[in-house]
Formats: sequence, structure tokens, C-alpha cells
Amino acid sequence: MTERTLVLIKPDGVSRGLIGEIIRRIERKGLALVALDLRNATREVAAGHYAEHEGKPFYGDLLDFITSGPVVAAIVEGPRAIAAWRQIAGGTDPVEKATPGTIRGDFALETQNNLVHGSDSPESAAREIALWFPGR
Ligand code: RTP
Ligand code: MG
Repeated sequence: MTERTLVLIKPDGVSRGLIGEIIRRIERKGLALVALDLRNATREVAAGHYAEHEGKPFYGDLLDFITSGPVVAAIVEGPRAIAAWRQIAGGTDPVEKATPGTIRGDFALETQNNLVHGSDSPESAAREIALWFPGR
């Protein structure tokens, strides 16, 4: 079943020059890019995006981080795209959870600065796509 997911390359991924590397892995897996945009997230979009984490100890730092520089926002499509992208990205903690061969496992060291985001369910994907790409 074809599915859509919202992918972000976070500010650390952009500033470290990893856009090409990350896009390459999306395409190599066989997933399709159906929208792609470099932009600065507003505080409002960032807060909407991470609403589920409001109140957690890392929430303020997370909003500061995600608005600290440009991000790449993308809609990625394919069979089981949500799980497929999370497989490529690797677990949230790049050392304890992400395995070598994943984006986080290969290129990241810290849980906050873990390079990429992917929607975690069809409901999250629909909400996040509407937030980042209204009308898409
Ligand atoms: P994401 O939403 O960014 O795809 O990552 P995820 O599902 O793997 O992780 P999630 O639990 O949704 O956390 C969202 C992002 O918040 C930062 N975080 N920091 N310092 C901490 O303990 C902590 N925990 C999470 C990470 O940037 C994580 O990706
Ligand atoms: Mg998440």
C-alpha cells in the first residue's frame, strides 16, 4: 500500500552538508520524493510539529534546535514509506538505538542532534504533511 511520510533533514544535517547523502539514501531505497523544500521553520510550525513532546524536559531545547537554521522538509512516498524511512533513519538515540548502516547510526552522536525526522504513524504523517505542506 502506498503511503506518505513527512521527512525533515534537521539543521545539523543541513549545516554538516549531509543533504545529498540523506536524499541519496531515500532514493536508493526506492522511495519517491513528491515535495522537497529548504526553509527556516517558524516557532509556530516547530511547536505544532513537536506538540506531542510539550512539557517534556527536552522540549524547549528541541524547539530552539529545530529553528536554529534551515531544514529540508520533504514528502516521501512509497510502499510502507513510514516504516521504511524510519528503518533508514535508525533509532532516536544514534549510539544506543541506531545501528550502523542507518543515517543516525552512521553520522550522529547525540539524541537531539540526530539529523532527521520521520512521521511515526499514518495519523502523524497526515498531521505533519498538512502542517509543513498545506494543501498537499
Ligand atoms: P523524530 O520525531 O525527530 O523523527 O524522532 P523520533 O521519533 O525518533 O524521536 P521522538 O521521541 O519523537 O523525539 C523527537 C526528537 O526530540 C529529540 N529528543 N531529544 N534529549 C532527549 O532526551 C531527547 N529525546 C528526544 C530528538 O531530536 C528526537 O528526534
Ligand atoms: Mg517522533
